Amino acid sequence: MSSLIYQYLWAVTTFSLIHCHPDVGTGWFTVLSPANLTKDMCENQTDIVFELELCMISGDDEAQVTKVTLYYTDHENFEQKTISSSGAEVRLNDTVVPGEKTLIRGETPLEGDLANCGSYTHLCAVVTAVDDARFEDDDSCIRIDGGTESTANCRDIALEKLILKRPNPERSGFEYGRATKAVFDVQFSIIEGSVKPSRIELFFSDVNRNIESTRGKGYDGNAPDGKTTLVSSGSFSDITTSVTLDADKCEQYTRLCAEIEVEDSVHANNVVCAIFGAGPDKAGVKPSCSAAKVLTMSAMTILSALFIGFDFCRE
Ligand SMILES: [Ca+2]
Repeated sequence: MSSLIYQYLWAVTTFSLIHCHPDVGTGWFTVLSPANLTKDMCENQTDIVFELELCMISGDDEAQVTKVTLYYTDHENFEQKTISSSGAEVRLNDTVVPGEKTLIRGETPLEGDLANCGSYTHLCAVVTAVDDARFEDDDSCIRIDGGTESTANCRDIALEKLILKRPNPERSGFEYGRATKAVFDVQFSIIEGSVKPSRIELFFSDVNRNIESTRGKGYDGNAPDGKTTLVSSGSFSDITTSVTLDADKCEQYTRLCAEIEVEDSVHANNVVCAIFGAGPDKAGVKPSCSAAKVLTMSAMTILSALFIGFDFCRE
């Protein structure tokens, strides 16, 4: 019985640790010096100048990172290596914040390892963060036979263009005070890794997004979940939802925006907007924001027509 209680407590503690602690991960790893990576660089001590992106893979709290360690290895995933050199540490005192990338720049001499140099295929950078939830995403590696692009664990999607299809933005656009069905596409680029969006929301806003309408929620089901295939760019097509130019804030809206709900490392590029106006990249002509104005305009139009008609009849 005591064994069962122990197993239960162990499971609960493990679950809590995994779900409470932030998970820091590594993004692109770039070697600035030496300029060219060569297979024989591990024969002698080499001064290495590098940059490493860090991000929050998951978690809402910021995290402290204490060091980055460079190693020569025989695999592009540090945890799958069968051999590695002794590490060269660069001490850090940096913070990683959810939704933003942190760029680390470091310089360190890395000892040569003549005996095993022939086995090494990669130079890996491994980050150490306080109370990090997972170590599998803490390394980025680059080939030492002329490689230029590293592995990366951070994920980042950027929305680039909102294309409204219905209502037709080349004509009247949305109606004032009435829920209007909208059909739209969103073009995107994958900046890093792969993403799995859960939702795309549509809303009206002002230029700084301080004022927003109620959000319509949509999703096309064809989003790249990219588990095995990296999609660099594409489009979410024919997303359908409905939005209302509400009376309270109608005057302040200047644009129609779409935001993707996704766990990725840069949140600032998860929104794209189209300003009001007539044209293929616009949100349609903005209607009058007052029912009274609409009535007044209509009444004036009718009166004008009658007056013109009366004048015409007298001639
Ligand atoms: Ca981690």
